[in-house]
Amino acid sequence: MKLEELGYKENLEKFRVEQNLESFEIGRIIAEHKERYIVRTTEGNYEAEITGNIRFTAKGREDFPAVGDWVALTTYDFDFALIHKILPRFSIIKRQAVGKFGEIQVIATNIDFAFIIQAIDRDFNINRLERYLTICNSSHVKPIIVLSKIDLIEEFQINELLKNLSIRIKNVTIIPISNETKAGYEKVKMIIEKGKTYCLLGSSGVGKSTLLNNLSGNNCMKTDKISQSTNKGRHITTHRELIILENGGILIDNPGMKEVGIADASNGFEITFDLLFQISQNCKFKDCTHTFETGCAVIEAVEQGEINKESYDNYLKIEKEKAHYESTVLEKRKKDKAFGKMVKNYKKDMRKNKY
Ligand SMILES: Nc1nc2c(ncn2[C@@H]2O[C@H](COP(=O)(O)OP(=O)(O)OP(=O)(O)O)[C@@H](O)[C@H]2O)c(=O)[nH]1
Ligand SMILES: [Mg+2]
Ligand SMILES: [Zn+2]
Repeated sequence: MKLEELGYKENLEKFRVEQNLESFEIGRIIAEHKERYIVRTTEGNYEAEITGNIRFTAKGREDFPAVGDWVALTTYDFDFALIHKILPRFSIIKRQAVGKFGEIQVIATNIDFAFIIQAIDRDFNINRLERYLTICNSSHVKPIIVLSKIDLIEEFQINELLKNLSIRIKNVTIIPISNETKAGYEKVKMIIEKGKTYCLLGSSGVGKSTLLNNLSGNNCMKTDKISQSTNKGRHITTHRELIILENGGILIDNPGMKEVGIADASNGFEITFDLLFQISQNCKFKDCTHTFETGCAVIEAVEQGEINKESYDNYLKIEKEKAHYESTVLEKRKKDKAFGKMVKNYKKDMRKNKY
């Protein structure tokens, strides 16, 4: 297999030459199991670990390899390798780590498109869709919404859902599908291009792995019947994995997500809530929070029905969370800096006293 077939791009080769990495092999991380990685190179798959240097210089989760990464590695034996460097990423999908406020979790890197999958049953939730969109928009990943399990409802109900969606979500391709009847599959296949990488995002049980298996024509990923009421929280897919389709498209399956915490939404937020941001240009105060101010163009637009009320409420909720996240990160950085200083002084003392 050629590197191009794994999604390798010209600028990566340029970087490799510039950085004198020519003595290393290049591969792409296709799976991760607790700091052990499976890397695919032109020669095959290797089980890999990172060098101590990567581990000790890492400032956070982002400095560790993730599925989708291109890495420079040295191979040993026929199946073991050591990862020396992570090549620059052109995109990175991340969210707030569940239960660890202020920390991030990297979902995948070097992604061109994300399929945001929601089932039309009780999983369907436009607020959550706006969260996924915000993550994609701030990651330079093009989002595509896939509504799955449409075999469970009537056509007029599908149209109703699409109509409700179109009020709040604009300029995003939406594809209703059924993994049972394969309705909508042609549209999905048309989007998947050779050498491009696609990430499957969504809650547990929406049919991500079923879609991937059907598209690839074999059962790479385990899928299962889950009883929504008794087995809540049980995930079928437990790790991320990259798979190459026959048509050359590269797909990354993910375990289902329960929470979609926004980690860094800088301009992704503005793209997702585009209308609101445009209207906010007319607010009287530059630092308007659009909650109580007189002369707030946003509040007025909500009252006039120009901005959807639920969308506005969701905006405020995410904005609050984002502000809280950012201040936590700032706080954490300050502490890390103080800790770094302490370690540095300690090392200095060690050298001085030659312990
Ligand atoms: N009726 C119907 N059932 C579906 C559809 N897609 C998936 N299912 C069923 O939903 C269940 C879960 O499917 P999976 O593909 O394992 O879901 P997943 O999104 O990969 O779940 P996690 O790996 O836990 O994140 C299986 O029993 C599937 O057969 C669909 O379009 N229609
Ligand atoms: Mg799965
Ligand atoms: Zn305002």
